[in-house]
Amino acid sequence: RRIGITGVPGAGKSTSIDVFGLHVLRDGGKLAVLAIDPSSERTKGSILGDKTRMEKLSQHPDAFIRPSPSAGSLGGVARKTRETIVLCEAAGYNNIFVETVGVGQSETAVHSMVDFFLLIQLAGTGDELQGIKRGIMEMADGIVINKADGDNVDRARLAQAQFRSALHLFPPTMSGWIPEVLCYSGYYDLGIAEVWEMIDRYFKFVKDNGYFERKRQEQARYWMYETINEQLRNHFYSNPEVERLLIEKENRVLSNVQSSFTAARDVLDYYFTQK
Ligand SMILES: Nc1nc2c(ncn2[C@@H]2O[C@H](COP(=O)(O)OP(=O)(O)OP(=O)(O)O)[C@@H](O)[C@H]2O)c(=O)[nH]1
Ligand SMILES: [Mg+2]
Repeated sequence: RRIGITGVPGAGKSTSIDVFGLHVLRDGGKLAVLAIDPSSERTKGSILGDKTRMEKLSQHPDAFIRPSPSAGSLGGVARKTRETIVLCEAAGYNNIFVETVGVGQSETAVHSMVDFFLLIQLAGTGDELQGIKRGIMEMADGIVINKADGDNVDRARLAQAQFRSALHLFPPTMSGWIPEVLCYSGYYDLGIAEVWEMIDRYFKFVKDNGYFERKRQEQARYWMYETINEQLRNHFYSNPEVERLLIEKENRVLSNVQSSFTAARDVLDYYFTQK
């Protein structure tokens, strides 16, 4: 099972992954936790921070936590994460969590490599729905409201109702699954079993209707082309003569001496006819 977990910084991803991880490992098997955001893009998701937030899981013999890559473009990191999923599965890791901070393009990349996309939200000031990017909500198979504990429980329930009604406004999902909204507390270990029952229901649903297999195939094809595209782009842009030509042509375009299209054609002509 490949599960994407997203949420803004401070939503409680690391704390939750610790308890979610222990929960899935109760049934045996192995779990790999991968992160997709290069750590420079993360506010405080340092390796040290993650290890202390995932205290129990980081000591579990059947869990592997891969530190966030410290550098690299999102595209490159995403491709390597996708490759790491395949590698971990070959090594017997039957549960994969891919974590991402839900504040950029990274959630789209994660969505293209997981079976289930879990969005962690917080109850806020009452107008939280305003700030939520529609795109992320549309990708979510489950929305879970964290920190439903202490005097935050009522606000979490209110947010749950708001999310449920907001979801009605979205077009039906490709899988036919209706995303669910639940409350839980990662820190106090409340409602974790219910979150996992939802995920179990999802997997049964998409395996029965064939969507699981179809989506995996689409993802496999996507990553084949994505890898080709990335390599082609790198090969082109790292050619020294192309680099030189690009600067020259860019200047000509900027000073209106040449059109964008003929400039592009000149560079491509050079690239395709060299050697
Ligand atoms: N009350 C309460 N606090 C929580 C809960 N889960 C996490 N927190 C606290 O919220 C803060 C952020 O939690 P993290 O797990 O580090 O959040 P994160 O999403 O991994 O954050 P980044 O790694 O910065 O993206 C910490 O101080 C946690 O102790 C919860 O269920 N209830
Ligand atoms: Mg974290």
